[in-house]
Amino acid sequence: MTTIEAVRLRRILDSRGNATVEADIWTTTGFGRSAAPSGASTGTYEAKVRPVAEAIRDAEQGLLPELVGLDAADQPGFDRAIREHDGTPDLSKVGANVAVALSLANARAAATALDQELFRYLGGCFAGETPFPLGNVIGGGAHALNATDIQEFLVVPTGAPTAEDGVFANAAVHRKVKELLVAMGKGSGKGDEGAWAPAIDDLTAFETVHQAVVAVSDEVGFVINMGIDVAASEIWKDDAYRYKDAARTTEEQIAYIAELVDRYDLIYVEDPLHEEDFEGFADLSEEIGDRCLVCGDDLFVTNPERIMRGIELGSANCVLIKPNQIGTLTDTWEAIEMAHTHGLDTVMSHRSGETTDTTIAHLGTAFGCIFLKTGAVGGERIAKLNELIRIEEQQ
Ligand code: 2PG
Ligand code: MG
Repeated sequence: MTTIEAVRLRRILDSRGNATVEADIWTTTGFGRSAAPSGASTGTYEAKVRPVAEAIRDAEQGLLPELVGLDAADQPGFDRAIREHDGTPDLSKVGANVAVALSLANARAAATALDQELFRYLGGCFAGETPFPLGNVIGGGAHALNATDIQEFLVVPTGAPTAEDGVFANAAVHRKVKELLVAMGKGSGKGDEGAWAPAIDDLTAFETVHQAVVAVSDEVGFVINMGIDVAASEIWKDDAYRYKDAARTTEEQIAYIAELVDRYDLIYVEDPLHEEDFEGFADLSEEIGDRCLVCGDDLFVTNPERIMRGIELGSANCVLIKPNQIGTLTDTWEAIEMAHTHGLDTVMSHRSGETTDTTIAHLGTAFGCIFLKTGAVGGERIAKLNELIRIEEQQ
């Protein structure tokens, strides 16, 4: 038994300068710390975040004393205690920000009590391969003003011999993209996740990233692929996908995405349709699912019930996993297991508002996710990428 002796919550800064929750948990011989990230393009069906100060105050008075004395090594029991105290399906009483910080801090405390790295503790001695890093190099949407309509132009070094090589390849593409943008007179600042946020249209962004990927692939000698996160719920208004230069019906959107997949050899497309459109996702998957990962983020919100619906309808072949969308590690694991059992891939993901917490690098490795989506540069992003390099060293 790894008895929890003390639990503390505090308000800390996230990468957007907003308040978020950090949790510390002490056991007899262990200590764990984790912090909640936060989204900008959040899905309607995500677990509910509460304002930080009041959520912490309420937890101090109600939930935290109930956690002291529990066994940190019993993660399902710990997470059940949070859920039972909360009593709502979306964690709106405790707050998903408090819940996820506590849940992940508990796993970390249990791992250190055994003197183990988190990825090994969670994955057993057969902890999976490290995932490939998936990072955005140009972005707009809800993450940057006056930039592209598509939220994220992503790269993934699928040919990289090691995660370390992959991390550096993505950073090199990010650098190359800057060079190309500056040469076009379109040099820019960065969006919330460190991707360049130039005032260019989506097709120019595709061409630029494509050129950068070809150049860096040649330099490093392995394949780097492209992907996108359309974050389509953000542009779905009055029955159409509203781009600056076009409005597309569902059918037109499906045809447009399929055309982009073929033109730019995209191997990953996230949220190409809005969060209610399980059927549209299925139609697109039918068309491109043999050559591209069709990934649901706002569609699934890491929620096993919604993932099951997507499996039944053939909506996607990939699930984005964000622990704070569902609120506890146990639920996160259930979502991943359900996806894998039915032959879907999973991608472990950061949020646009992040801290230097490195937990998702461990989860992505322990749980056999194909990619770790966590940007390409920036302090809160490299914290996870550098942790991935350290994890790989220990495999
Ligand atoms: C997404 C994420 C992370 P946010 O849409 O996939 O890139 O953004 O955290 O704003 O939801
Ligand atoms: Mg997304």
